[in-house]
Amino acid sequence: MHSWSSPVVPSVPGDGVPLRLFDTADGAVRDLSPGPLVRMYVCGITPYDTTHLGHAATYLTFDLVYRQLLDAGHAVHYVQNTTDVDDPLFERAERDGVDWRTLGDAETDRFRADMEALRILPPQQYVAATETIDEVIEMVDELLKRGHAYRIDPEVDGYSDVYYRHRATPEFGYESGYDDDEMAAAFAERGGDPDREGKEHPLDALLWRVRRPGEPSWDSPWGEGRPGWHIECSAIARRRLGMRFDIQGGGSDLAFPHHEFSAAHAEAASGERPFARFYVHAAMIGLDGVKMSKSLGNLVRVQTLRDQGVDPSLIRLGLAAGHYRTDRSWSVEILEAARARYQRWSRAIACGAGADADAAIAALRARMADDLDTPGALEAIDTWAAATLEGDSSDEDAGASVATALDALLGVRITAA
Ligand code: 5CA
Ligand code: ZN
Repeated sequence: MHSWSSPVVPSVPGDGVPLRLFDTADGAVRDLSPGPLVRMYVCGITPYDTTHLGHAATYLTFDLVYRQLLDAGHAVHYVQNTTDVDDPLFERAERDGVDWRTLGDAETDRFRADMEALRILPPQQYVAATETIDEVIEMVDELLKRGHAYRIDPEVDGYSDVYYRHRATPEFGYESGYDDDEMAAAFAERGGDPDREGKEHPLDALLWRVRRPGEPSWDSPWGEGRPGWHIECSAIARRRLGMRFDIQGGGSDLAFPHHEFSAAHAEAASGERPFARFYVHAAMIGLDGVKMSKSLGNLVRVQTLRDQGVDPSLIRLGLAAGHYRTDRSWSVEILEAARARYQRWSRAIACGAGADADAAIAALRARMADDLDTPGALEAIDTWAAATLEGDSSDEDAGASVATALDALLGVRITAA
């Protein structure tokens, strides 16, 4: 599937700073210490009702990771999926009386347009689940052959679905760190089927669902059917990035069961571990304190803000005003604070000469490299802008230098006021 077009990322004079990130599996901020090529997989959208500000915040987080890595001299191999075969998508298509493929394509197009408007760096490989059915089949086959998966007895209800034995790897649970009770609750809440009759254990995860009447399906050794959710990302990432790739990313709602099982499937199938070196999760964006979600419908869409003439740089600044690991709500006040900040920066940049740009850029880099401390990064530029607006003109080219750094490192393009 085609990706979206990339914004130009200018290079910033001076040296980038090695990135430190919080790894969910470790529960700590660590040096990423990657090789020259960083391999990153980020879980993409299920294409209906996109793009809300929660999605935007998650993809902004990994865009910022990408930008700091480029600045530190790395190349990045970035893969993202779309979950274009899944129950919620079918349900929405049925509700609206449209074909699920038409809905998925239209929503993926909207998402691409929003990502471009937000100047989010695109993955080089943007992969739809429907494009990778053969890869999933191959991996389910491996899991069955290794004894890590089983089929439901057809006597139960006639559907001999394939399930993954959740304890197939002894390390299961290492990614989220959840205990049994937390796993049970999250599994039930986030797409699992603990009550499916015929499973060996409620936490066993669906790998291949045999076709039910009216459902889309593909041929397989286990009859017509379709993939489960976790195996999709597991297969797509493993095939393109190999094991022990650098960053598995997504929103914090994916820490369990999705990322736990994606990792476990690949580790069980390959006999190698870990799946990813870092599991990185963006916190949830809410509206009035409630998580923004397609199923609740409490959405602020990027498209709506764009239609209102809101500059996408303000969306970036508004989201970046909070730390990516802090759950936070979107509000009109946040948007207005972003606008005021943008205008101050813009007036300062228009001065041309200003306060020492090298010091401001060094502070910006240091804050961003420290687990994407965007509030600290924005403050560093606020300090520079305040000094400049108070008349410090000791650095002749300060305005242009700071503008370039903001474009490259924060993806925010400031036009001089
Ligand atoms: N297709 C799956 C991942 S394989 C999925 O979760 N799709 S999604 O459309 O529901 O979400 C897309 C991405 O946005 C995921 O990384 C998810 O964790 C993230 N996300 C969803 N809601 C929010 C929110 N309110 N705040 C922040 N991120 C969110
Ligand atoms: Zn995923």
